[in-house]
Amino acid sequence: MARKFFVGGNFKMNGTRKDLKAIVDNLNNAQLDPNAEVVIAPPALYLDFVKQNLQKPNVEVAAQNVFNKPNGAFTGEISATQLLDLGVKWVILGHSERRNELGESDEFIASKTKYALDNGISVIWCCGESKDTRQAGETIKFVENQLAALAKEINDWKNVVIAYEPIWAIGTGLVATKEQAQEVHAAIRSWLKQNVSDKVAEETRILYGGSVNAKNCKDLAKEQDIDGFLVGGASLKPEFVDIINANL
Ligand code: G2H
Repeated sequence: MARKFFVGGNFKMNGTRKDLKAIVDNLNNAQLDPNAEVVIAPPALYLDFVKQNLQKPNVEVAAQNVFNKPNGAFTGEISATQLLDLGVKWVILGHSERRNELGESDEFIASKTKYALDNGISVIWCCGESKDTRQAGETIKFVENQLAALAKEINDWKNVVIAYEPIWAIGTGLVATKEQAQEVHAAIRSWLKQNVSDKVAEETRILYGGSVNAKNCKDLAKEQDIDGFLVGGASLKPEFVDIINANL
């Protein structure tokens, strides 16, 4: 089965209602590749606002976080029930900004991923190495360890999309070469084949993230194991449409 091209827009902690309305209007008015699945992730405060303004039925909305417990006394957290109440069916988990700035461990991320999946929310699960790890030649081992922590918790990978985001490429303008990205994507697929199943390896989308823009997306998209992108900075700009349309 061919893997459907997937483009996520991770707005991170950016935007006001005015900015987000302009981004959504741009998507509403654009011709988007009908064969691309698109999911945009505004800050939690604006999930409902963005949903209300989106007029493209094939563009979904994602949260940037969800907690691993039901509603209760967890100040500042967001529950799966609340996301579903707004019709939000996707969440980004494991982003390196949350791993590094907020100290989220592999195990915590895996437990949030399991909780989201068990509650019917699909997950864009992120992994990726630091510059030091890459320079030490340990990229693949590092990413495999992140995958292993996830695989300990979950059995059903149907609603998981993996985003490989080398930390040294995030927001730096320093994109991985298509060869660097393809090498890690192929290693992730091979790990899934050996440790989960042939089917999961074949069907799971593996996105590349890290300074993707309208100029570099077409070449990256041609690589065999790159099934789409998780886009940060450029998802706030009109060029996001060109990235969605990378295969046209
Ligand atoms: C990587 C990416 C989106 P950017 O974090 O998740 O951000 O495209 O700004 O590097």
